Amino acid sequence: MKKISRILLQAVLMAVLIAPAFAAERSGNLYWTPPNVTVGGQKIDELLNFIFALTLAAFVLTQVVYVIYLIRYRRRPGHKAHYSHGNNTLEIWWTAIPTAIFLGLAIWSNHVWFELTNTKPPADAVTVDIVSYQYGWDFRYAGADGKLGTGDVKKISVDNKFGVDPEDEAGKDDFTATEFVIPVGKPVHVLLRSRDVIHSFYVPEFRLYQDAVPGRTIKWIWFETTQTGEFQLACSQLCGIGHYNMKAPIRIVSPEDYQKWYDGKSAAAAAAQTVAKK
Ligand SMILES: [Cu+2]
Repeated sequence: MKKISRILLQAVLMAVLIAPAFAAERSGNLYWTPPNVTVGGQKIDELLNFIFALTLAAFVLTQVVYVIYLIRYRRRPGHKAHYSHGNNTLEIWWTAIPTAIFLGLAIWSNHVWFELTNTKPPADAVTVDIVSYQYGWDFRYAGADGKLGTGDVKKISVDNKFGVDPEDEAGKDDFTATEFVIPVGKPVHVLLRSRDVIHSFYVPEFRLYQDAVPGRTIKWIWFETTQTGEFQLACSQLCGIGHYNMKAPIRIVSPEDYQKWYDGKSAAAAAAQTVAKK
């Protein structure tokens, strides 16, 4: 008995001492989800935390009952085994309660899902056209007129990465970027497209995961950030040999910094247009 407890103690000590060594290799939160920075993400986290607490409570409750019964009804001199044939009242309760819980969770999660994917983006949302390809991301913003030129997959070519219609006046002043820059606290609407195979727009800190499918424009993803910071957009759908390196920087900046960045990019695009015309 003494030997077993010593081995157990050593195992526990080793786990406690070694775990932080692994933790140091990771930059994020090792024991929980990465910090959330969107309004919609808060709703997902509430659901996740509730399910986790519920699971923990069910686990503790069943284990405590289990241990109590193990000790109380153990074999010992002077005690006879008792045969039980079940209890219908108990059966009904432990079927009804979990059923009600699962139904409640299904309604709650569907409600959250509907709110996040089936509500229209506000009219003042910043719209960004995101085109994924093997192996990277391109971003397109509306220029001075505030309108994105339509992008059509059929018009995509080597020189026309977004498939922009050359006849469309709204597209003339649009500009492109290789990083995803967005203003904090403002709704952002993303149009997700792919030039070749299925890729996935995945930002754990935004609690967003959506595939980009070739030939389609995914229009239902929009979100609002709650704090500034730098994150990474990494493709989350194994899309080929360079998949591991398919990423783009995300910068959430203050509205003032966003305006500065936007004005600079927009002016540069306008200047390039004038040069092209000459
Ligand atoms: Cu990919």
